[in-house]
Amino acid sequence: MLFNPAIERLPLPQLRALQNARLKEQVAYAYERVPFYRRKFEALGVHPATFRGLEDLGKLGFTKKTDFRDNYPFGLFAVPEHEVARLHCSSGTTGKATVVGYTAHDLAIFAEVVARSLAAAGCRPGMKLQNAYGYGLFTGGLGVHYGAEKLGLTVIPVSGGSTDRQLQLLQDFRPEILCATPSYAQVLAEELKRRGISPEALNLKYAVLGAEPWTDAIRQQVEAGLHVKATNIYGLSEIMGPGVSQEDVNERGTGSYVWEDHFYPEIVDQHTGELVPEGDLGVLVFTTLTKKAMPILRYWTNDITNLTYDHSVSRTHVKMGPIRGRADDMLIIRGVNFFHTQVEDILSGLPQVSPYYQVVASRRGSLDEVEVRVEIAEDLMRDLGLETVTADTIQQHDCLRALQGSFAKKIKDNIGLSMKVTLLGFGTLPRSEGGKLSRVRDLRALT
Ligand code: ADP
Ligand code: K
Repeated sequence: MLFNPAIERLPLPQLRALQNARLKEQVAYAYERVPFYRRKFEALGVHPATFRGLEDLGKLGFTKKTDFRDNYPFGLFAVPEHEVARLHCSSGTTGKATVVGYTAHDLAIFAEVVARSLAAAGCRPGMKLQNAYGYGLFTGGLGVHYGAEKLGLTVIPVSGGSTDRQLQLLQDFRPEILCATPSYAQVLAEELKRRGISPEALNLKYAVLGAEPWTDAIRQQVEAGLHVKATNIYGLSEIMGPGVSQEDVNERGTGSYVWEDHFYPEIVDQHTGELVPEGDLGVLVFTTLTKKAMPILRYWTNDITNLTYDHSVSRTHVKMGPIRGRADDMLIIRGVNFFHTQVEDILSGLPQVSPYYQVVASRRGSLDEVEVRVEIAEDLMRDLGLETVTADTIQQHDCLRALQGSFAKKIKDNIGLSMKVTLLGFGTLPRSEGGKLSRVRDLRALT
């Protein structure tokens, strides 16, 4: 189902014309109202009177996370404070939280893009949605909430965490839809299994997962464990919140539609800042086209992905691939660029291990070392009669030693780096408590 077919199927020439007109307006608006942008444009020799639209976009430079911090809390706002209807903060995964504001008009658009996203995910008016995104300053909870209401869903605003209550509500209220971080959906799937509750006892059909990078390995686990079709929702507070892009439930694995009539995406080279050829990986950059409280021009998201047009599908808007990681959490190990999701891709092919893992980078002398810590699958633990796992346990079981060896070899063959593989007992690595889970520990600055 398309929530707004006229826009979602707008032919590309018309979409470009719309973006072009909106961009010119947004640039003039930012120049008039935000001193930060006026100064920046003056330094760059840009003036709204001569700015030609999309073809001149590259002249605007970039807006970075540090610009939010330097203008903390309200310096980037384009409206007087009394016109700001709501404030949110980014979750501050990297450093001090950034503050964002919305007018009533911005909030209406926020709800519209989330409604589009949920419709693309399979949700239909009349269904119930259990919203396990955190409510509060984080954009996830309220963002999904109002979009779901706009689509005509019944919202169960449970927020993140409280796994007992989540499972109770899934059984008692029988929602068709779960919204959560992928790592928390994993926890719910695992808890269900542990308690011997069959996913058929629930009424779930769809899971809408986002806020952190995830891969097909997690999709498979969540889809099997909760009996759902799981799609990706992406967003960031600096631009809006969740619902900047969304995967269609019938096109899973082919990328997430960016709602381009409001958020103009570019992919640039991480080092040069130049546009990369279509389909190539680089840093995702967004320009808001309709924001009133806080217009943001060419925001450097630090997220690494690519953009592709797929002309055979249900919408004209561009698709972005999965986020491979952040430019700043990309590990460079002995000169090799590496994302932890590459390890996850390999794990998905190994039934003997659980989908939980941790990548630990450290330094011995001047040499980078990487340890991949992964849990032995619950079923295999049971088959081997193991309660706990130590280094000795591995030595005593040929099959575990072989597993460790084959995993290390796969990593070496696929990623080109030798890593130490450590097998741990099932359940020993941290689980999500409702929010984001960090799977990388970079200790190199400390060692
Ligand atoms: P923070 O930058 O502090 O995490 P936000 O709460 O605004 O602040 O989170 C936005 C970021 O979360 C994005 O830039 C991206 O790194 C990550 N993110 C959000 N949705 C997804 C998703 N579906 N897949 C991968 N990463 C995501
Ligand atoms: K996030």
